[in-house]
Amino acid sequence: MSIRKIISMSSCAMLLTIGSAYADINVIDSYSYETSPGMRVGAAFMTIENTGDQIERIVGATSSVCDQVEIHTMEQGESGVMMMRKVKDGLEIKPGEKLVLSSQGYHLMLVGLHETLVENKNIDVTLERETGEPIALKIQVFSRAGYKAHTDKKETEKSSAPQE
Ligand SMILES: [Cu+2]
Repeated sequence: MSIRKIISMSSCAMLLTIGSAYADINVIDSYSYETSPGMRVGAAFMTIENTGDQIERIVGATSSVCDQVEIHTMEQGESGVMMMRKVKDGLEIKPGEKLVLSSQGYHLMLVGLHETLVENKNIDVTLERETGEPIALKIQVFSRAGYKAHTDKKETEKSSAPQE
């Protein structure tokens, strides 16, 4: 095995742990929340960055932990209450833009869970692109409090980094 091959393999492994980089598309800060036993739905969140010069469309997703993955958004219903709505046309990310999936907006709904999502476990989710290869992700499951602590820690790390 050539040195070059070893280097490219190890950098691949690194990318898998810190995020997933594909040609022109970058998924960062992906997370999911733990579920209670018997719960049939879960959710997954992430930030999808389009580093290319073409519009990217995520048209669907799959996961081995559930029957199907639906793309949802949050919308204000007639009564003024925020409700989830299924997105039919997928997610569009313009060149140079980032789309943040969160519990306040777009998210992936894991429908028909086969298993309880347990804190610190990684679940697989594959994003289907309209063009280009699918994006295979490993998404860490957090408790609600655990995710908060995780992001707070990241904020601290950022703010304690040397200022330029
Ligand atoms: Cu939903």
